[in-house]
Amino acid sequence: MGTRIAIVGATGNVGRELLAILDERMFPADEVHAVASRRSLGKEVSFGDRTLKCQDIESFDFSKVDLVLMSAGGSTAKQWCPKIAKAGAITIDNSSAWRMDPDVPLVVPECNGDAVMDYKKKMIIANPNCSTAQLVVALKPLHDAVGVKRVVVSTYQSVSGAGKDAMDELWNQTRGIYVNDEPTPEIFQKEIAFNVIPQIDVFMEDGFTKEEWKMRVETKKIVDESIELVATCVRVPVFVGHSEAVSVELDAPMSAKEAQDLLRESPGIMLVDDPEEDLYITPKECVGDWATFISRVRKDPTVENGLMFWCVSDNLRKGAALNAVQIAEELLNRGVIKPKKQPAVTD
Ligand code: A2P
Ligand code: 11C
Repeated sequence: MGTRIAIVGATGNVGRELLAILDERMFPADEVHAVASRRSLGKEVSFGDRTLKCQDIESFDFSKVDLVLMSAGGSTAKQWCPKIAKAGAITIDNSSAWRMDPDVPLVVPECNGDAVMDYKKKMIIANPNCSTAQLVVALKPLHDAVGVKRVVVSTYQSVSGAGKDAMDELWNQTRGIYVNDEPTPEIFQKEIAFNVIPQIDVFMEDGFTKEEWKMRVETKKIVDESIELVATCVRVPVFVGHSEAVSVELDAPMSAKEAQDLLRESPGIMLVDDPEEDLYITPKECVGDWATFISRVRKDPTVENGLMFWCVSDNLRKGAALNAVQIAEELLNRGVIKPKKQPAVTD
């Protein structure tokens, strides 16, 4: 029997991308089930040229599957991952619920693919926050080459990171401005249409937001505990695609040309960097793509061994669904889950 998969949160932004990417990458599963809350029972979601009917998480039998790809929020993950483990399946969870648990690996395959084998401790593997995923893909080759000492990053994060209702809020507010009927903010703290909001997630005691904290602690867990990082995370009125302006202090000198050459050859990265020809990537251009795009690599003349760059990726893909499917592929490559059962050949 090959792998049987359940997608939990199949009606959401990331759930729908999970189904699309499993199909695009021809993931060799024997069965794929769509699961969401009771509200979505019977609702249809696309899986390639097929349609799946959503099942209710409360009545779904998780002992029928080997692998669960979950993107249904932190409280659902807290409640359900242990139950799914008891039923015998591994969960790759996209929420923040398990990421910092020492017995749960936090994996970005380009950085620490071997860590998937730590799934054994709790039968859970965590997917990082979207703004962390694209950043560590860029930091890892620099760290391996010369060491990354400190990172200062400002993000420009799209509304899809906050879910499908947040995308509706941007759409309705934008439309409302033209017809003089502006809905009041519900998902975001302030109006997001034609605005930017310097708050993602809640504020913590030290003045940083939880999103900013996540970028720091997740980068340490995935790449190296020694890396110091401070972030300012900002929501912008973009539907899909997170952008980041990154300043890095390295342990040893590296020219912009050396960094470009290194990043161009590194896994998961597309270097698009020729400002004189307007060659740099914006979030609109990264939507639907697999890559972490790096542009505008340059020396920071104000600090020793300083380097700066612009980093853009589809937050629903590398930031969530694609990374989860890559983790599933790591499990497949190590024989933890099995490829599709081939029909017997008869002649
Ligand atoms: P549903 O559509 O039935 O509410 P997004 O992050 O884009 O808003 O999507 C969240 C996803 O998580 C949706 O598929 C949603 O399903 C699902 N979800 C939310 N709460 C639960 C829950 N308690 N049990 C199962 N799925 C849930
Ligand atoms: C956002 N990065 O853009 C958040 C979404 O911890 O998985 C993902 C939150 C998380 O709003």
